[in-house]
Amino acid sequence: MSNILQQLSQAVIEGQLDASAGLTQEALDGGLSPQDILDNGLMAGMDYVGKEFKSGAMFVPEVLRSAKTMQNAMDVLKPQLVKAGAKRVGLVLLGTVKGDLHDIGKNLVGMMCEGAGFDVKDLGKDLAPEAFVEAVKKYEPDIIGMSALLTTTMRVMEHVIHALKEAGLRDKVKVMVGGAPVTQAFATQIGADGYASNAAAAADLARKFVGTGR
Ligand code: B12
Repeated sequence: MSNILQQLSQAVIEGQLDASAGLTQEALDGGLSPQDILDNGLMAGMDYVGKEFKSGAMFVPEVLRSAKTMQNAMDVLKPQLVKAGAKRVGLVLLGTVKGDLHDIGKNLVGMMCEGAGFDVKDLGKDLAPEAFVEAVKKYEPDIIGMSALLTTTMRVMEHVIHALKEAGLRDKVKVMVGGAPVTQAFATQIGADGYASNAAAAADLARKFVGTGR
C-alpha cells in the first residue's frame, strides 16, 4: 500500500480531523484513483475502527471523531467519486421510530455504513410508519435501518414492517433494527431481517445484505 494511503488510514483511526481532507487532495494530485483512496485509505481505516469498537478497545467519542475525520475526507473525495462513476455498495435509509428522540446511536450507524461504502439517507427521528413507507417509495433503498431506545417505542418497528407489507414493499427492502432495548429475539419476532448491537456490527450486517460482507 502506498505511503499516502497508509497515512489516510491512520488519520481516520486516530481521528486527525484537520489532516484527512489535505491528505485526500494530496493523494488525488498524486494520481491515485478516488476508488483506491476510498477502499485502501479511508475504508481500511474505518474497518479497523469498527473492529476496535466491537471488541471494546475504542469508545463512542473516538468512533465519532474517526467518522467525522472520514466525513472531512469524503467532502473532497465525493465529487471525484461521482465523476469517476464509482460504484456505491447500496443505499441505506435510517430513522428513529415515532415517539423516540434518541438519535446518537442511529447517527453512528449511519457513519459506519458510509464508512463501509453505502450511501446513507438519514430520515431523522420521531418517524411514523407512513414516513418510512413514503421514503421507501421515494428513494428505493436496499436497506432500511430503524432505531429505538425506549421500551415504549420499540413496538413501532413492528408497525413499520406491517405498513411496508400493506404497501407491497416488504420484499423490496431488507429491514435491520437496533437500539439498546432491541434484541435478536425481538427482531426475529417482529419479522425484521436482521439485528445488530452496535454500529460496526450494523455496517457488517448491511454489507451481508447486499452480498459484499467480509
Ligand atoms: C442521551 C440520552 C437521551 C437524550 C437523547 C439525545 C439524542 N439526541 O439522542 C435525551 C436527553 C433527549 C433523552 C431523552 C429521554 N430519555 Co434518554 N437516554 C439517553 C442515554 C443516556 C444515552 C443513549 C445513547 O445515546 N447511547 C449511546 C449510543 C451510541 O448507543 P445506542 O443508542 O444504544 O446505539 C448503539 C446500538 O444500540 C446500535 N443501534 C442504535 N440504533 C440502531 C439502529 C440500527 C438499524 C442498528 C442495526 C443498530 C443500532 O448501534 C449504536 C452504536 O453502537 C440513555 C441511557 C443509556 N446509557 O443508554 C437514556 C435512555 C435511553 N433514556 C431513557 C428515557 C426514559 C428517556 C426519556 C423518556 C426521559 C424523560 N423522562 O424525559 C426521554 C425520552 C425522549 C424521547 N421521546 O425519546 C431511558 C429508556 C428506558 C426504557 N427502558 O425505555 C434510558 C435507558 C435511561 C434510563 N436508564 O432510564 N435521552
